[in-house]
Amino acid sequence: MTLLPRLYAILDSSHFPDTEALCRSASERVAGGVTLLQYRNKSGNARQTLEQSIELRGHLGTSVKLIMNDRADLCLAAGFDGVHIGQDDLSPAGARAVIGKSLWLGVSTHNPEQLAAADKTTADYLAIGPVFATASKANPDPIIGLEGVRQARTLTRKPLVAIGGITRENCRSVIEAGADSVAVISDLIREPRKSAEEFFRILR
Ligand code: 3NM
Repeated sequence: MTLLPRLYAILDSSHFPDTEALCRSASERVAGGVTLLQYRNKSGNARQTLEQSIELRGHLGTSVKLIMNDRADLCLAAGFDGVHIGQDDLSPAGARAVIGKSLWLGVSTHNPEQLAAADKTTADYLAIGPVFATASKANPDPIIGLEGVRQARTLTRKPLVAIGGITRENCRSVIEAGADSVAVISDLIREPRKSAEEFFRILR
């Protein structure tokens, strides 16, 4: 069974002017204790995404588990440790066929039906959200709240990641509702190292 750290940091390329700034923020997160980092690029084409992810992998070395958002093919090409897929990407079985048995597969879900379906797949962990309001995702699904996290916990024994609007202020309540880990974009951007350290302190 996959053991997730309490904080799952997401590095969204849209927040950085260039690859150097992205890599710097990634390093600061790692210095703050981050061991699981997702690279998310919703605006670049496949070529740009692969180039940036290869730079990121080279910059960080193997000090951190790197997860590619959406694209199983780019996960392999960039030498990442896993892929995280949404409901409109390859199916879990399809992504697994691409990445093989040992790399990590994460699946995003947004309601009990999707969660129950993803629970039957070979996913290593499941994500549920948005827990709270978020500005980081275009067209987010309806907010599930802490009650949605509690319900999700009853539906799977796989490691459960909560996402959407999670901050240092509210993260403890999310873990108490049954999540194993919180995935965060916004509340790591301004002071990555300090913020990561605070998440780990709060969720110890
Ligand atoms: N997925 P922030 S919510 C990428 O509901 C993403 O699956 C979501 O960013 C989902 O921490 C979300 O800034 C955005 O709210 C998370």
